[in-house]
Amino acid sequence: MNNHPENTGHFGRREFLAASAGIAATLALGGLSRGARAAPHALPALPYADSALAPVISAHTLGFHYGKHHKAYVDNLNKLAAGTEYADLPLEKVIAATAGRADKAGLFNNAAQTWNHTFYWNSLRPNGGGEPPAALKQRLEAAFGSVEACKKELAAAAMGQFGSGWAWLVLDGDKLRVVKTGNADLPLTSGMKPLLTLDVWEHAYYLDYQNRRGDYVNAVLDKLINWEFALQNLG
Ligand code: MN3
Repeated sequence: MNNHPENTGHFGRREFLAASAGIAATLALGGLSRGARAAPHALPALPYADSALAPVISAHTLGFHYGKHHKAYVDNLNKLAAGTEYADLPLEKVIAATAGRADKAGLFNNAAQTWNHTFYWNSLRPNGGGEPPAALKQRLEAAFGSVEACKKELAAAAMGQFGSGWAWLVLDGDKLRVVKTGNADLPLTSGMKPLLTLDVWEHAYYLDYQNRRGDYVNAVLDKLINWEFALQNLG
């Protein structure tokens, strides 16, 4: 963990809380947050039917990814937190308190993957892709030159992530950027505010695309990416 250049593991707690407060507010707006309730953490409902993203992501993939992988992260998080000082903390605080701690890697990984997957489901939508809302489009053009250039950068980050991980559009200070993280790592722990993410673990695409990660990434960016969610997160 913490093996990518964006994440030093020495993030400021204040920055983390500032970044995560915005996300908590966003998820709450979408009716997805558990709010400040502590463990046991719940597996949030998918925001669409498990066949709704087909044919880009099949019901078969989504069924396993959500029903097995995401559920396992939530179950393991609850098991590892039970009876510890983390048992009464909301998810974002568990992540903040365990990030960068080798002795808490299991708890961090499961807490972060619980958060990452909820954020990923909301980064996608049926009939997504296309033209971003005007307010976001302006920001993307200012930061990357064009929406297409932003998508290219996201695809390059997704393809360039060696092994498992995530590609992200983030707000870093007042700048929009694309970053990638390995395994369970997430931009929150570097004080950046996530706007969108792409899961590039093999379990996200292997049943549908086998080793063709690029085909999965480009299809998601063209047909499923939820620009409206990014704009909500931008605030
Ligand atoms: Mn996954």
